[in-house]
Amino acid sequence: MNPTLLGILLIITAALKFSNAQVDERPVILPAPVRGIDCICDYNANPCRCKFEVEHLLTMIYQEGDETYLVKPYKGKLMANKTILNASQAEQVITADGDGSRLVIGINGKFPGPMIDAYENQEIEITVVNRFHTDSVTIHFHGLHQVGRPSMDGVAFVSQCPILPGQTFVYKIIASPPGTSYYHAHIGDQRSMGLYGPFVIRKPQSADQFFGEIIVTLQDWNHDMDSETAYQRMITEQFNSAGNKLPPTFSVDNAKFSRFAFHSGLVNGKGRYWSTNKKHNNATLERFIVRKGQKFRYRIIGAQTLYPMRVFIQEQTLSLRTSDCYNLKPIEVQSIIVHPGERFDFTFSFGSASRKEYLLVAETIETRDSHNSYHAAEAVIEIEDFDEPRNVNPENDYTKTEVCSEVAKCAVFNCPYGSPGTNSQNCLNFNHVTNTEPNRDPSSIMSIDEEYFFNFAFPGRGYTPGSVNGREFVSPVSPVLTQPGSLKTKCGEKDCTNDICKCTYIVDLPKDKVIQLIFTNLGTGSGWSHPVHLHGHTFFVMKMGFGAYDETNGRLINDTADIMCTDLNNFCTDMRWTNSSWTGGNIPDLNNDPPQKDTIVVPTVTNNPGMWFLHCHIDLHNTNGMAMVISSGQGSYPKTPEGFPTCGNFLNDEESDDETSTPLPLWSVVVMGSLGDL
Ligand SMILES: [Cu+2]
Repeated sequence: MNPTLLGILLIITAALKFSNAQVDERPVILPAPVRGIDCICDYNANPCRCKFEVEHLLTMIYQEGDETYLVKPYKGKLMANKTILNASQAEQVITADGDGSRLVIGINGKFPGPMIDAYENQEIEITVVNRFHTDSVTIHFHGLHQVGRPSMDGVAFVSQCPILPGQTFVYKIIASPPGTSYYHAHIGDQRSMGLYGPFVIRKPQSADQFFGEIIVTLQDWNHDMDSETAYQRMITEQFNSAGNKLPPTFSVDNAKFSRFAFHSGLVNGKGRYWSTNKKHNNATLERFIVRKGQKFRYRIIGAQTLYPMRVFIQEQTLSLRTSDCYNLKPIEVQSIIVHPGERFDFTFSFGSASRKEYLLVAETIETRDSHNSYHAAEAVIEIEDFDEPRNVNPENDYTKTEVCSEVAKCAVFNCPYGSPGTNSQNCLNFNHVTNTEPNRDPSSIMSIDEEYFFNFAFPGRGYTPGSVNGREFVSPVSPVLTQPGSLKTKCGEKDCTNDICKCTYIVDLPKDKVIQLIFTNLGTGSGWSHPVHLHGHTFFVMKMGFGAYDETNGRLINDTADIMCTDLNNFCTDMRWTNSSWTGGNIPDLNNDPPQKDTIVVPTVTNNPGMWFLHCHIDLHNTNGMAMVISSGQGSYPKTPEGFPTCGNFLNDEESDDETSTPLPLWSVVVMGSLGDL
């Protein structure tokens, strides 16, 4: 083990000791947590115990006594039985976008799920009770690394068996690292129906406590589809009511968004449905009440199913502070693009205001001319001490965005492309920010031990399947972490060199090494961008590479010339640096103080033995096979808790038990047909 790495491990171990400092002051949190429903950990509780009852619920239903009423939106309020509901009645209604009564997933009666609010290094026991009638469930704590506890990572068939209807599973986790995280389902596409919630971890003594705090979870909402329908339409096609295929929409670089039609954007489960560019359904929006000069930390959580969203407050400038729990040297920006899985904190206060209500807006990054309605999540920020009556239904003519000009360009942080295609904006990305984490040690990863290329793309006949290095992920039938002997579908060493194949892609990485991962989106099947999330680890973003763009309209002209695909079909199952002198970490223009992330492009350190999922965080791409498993430090996985559930096939064949049965076929060869507009 090299000495620098040992240093890192010692720091982690020391940090696991729970401090006894007597501080338990939370800032004002908006929306206010509901004690008993949310999981608000008392500072002295160790462990902090919470219960999550997961169930299906319906939107736009109000019950009083024995009566049940269908609720309708009315001018920003809710109406049932021809009566406007008062605030406490309205609180009982799950609205989503107010369009009809639709099936969602709630926890403890709440949609999206309750908040978990804990202190750094506190142990938390979360008892998950599956109250579904037929579906199974697991919960992944996104942003937490489960150091030494890989079996608590919540990924179905990677780290645990699914929790079946009626069953209970207790997660015992350590609250680390401090910052903005969230939890979500990790089986199928349940996140798209609302199975997620914020997870905030506080440092016991931190300047944060003097801020107010605003929690913003973002979701892209389709009010017609449950998660299984969404998946089927993703792999087949979507049709509109006239029977025509719904065409893809595009971001400015010409990257596609397809097969999950956007109806509405939700902030904390609330939004309004814009059926056209001009008309919405007057549904209720989330409302945050602030005062002039009062500084808030906004915690933005990307819980979307598919669409990246650009977040801004009308006409304001934001101070970006963190990404994925890690401090950045603050920069002033006008908007931040949040991809599914990412979290960003910014601080902001209204120094002056010219009206009572401003909107916080999260527009999808689709160009407005690639679809026919307004694609945005909206929430209201009300300035309490601005002397005007409250407007419960503020309008948005969507011309009030950020204030930009050719002279004073707006900074857009985290563009997934190299050019905004307009003279009034300027794209910034992770090459433009530096890390200010106190314990960071960039020198520890400047010399790398091993290097891997992983290409995330759709190299099939058409828009599917999703794959990593040409391998469509086949979910095992038993968790690979805890029942490795049951795995029959593992990808072979050389199986997939020149054809796409279907198997369980597992890459073994040695323990305690510095690994450089190069994530790409190249070759046949590129054209959609993919937020890549790695479980159990963080990575330093050493460099983001872009292709060549037309500066006038932002379109991608050519892929990066830095990497060559060397396989026959251009699936990019096999890649290398174009300039061979870059091999082994010798890449020019690396960030000297690289920001730390858990969702993106990377070198990382294998210091957390276990089986860890690595996947596209677009729900539907992930379930369609754009995923793999990193086996980190095989042979030194921590012990699984006593009595951990097992599961698997029952073949009812006395001649062959599960261990010796004939392996299932590992791959299917795809015949290349017309590639359409791939
Ligand atoms: Cu993807």
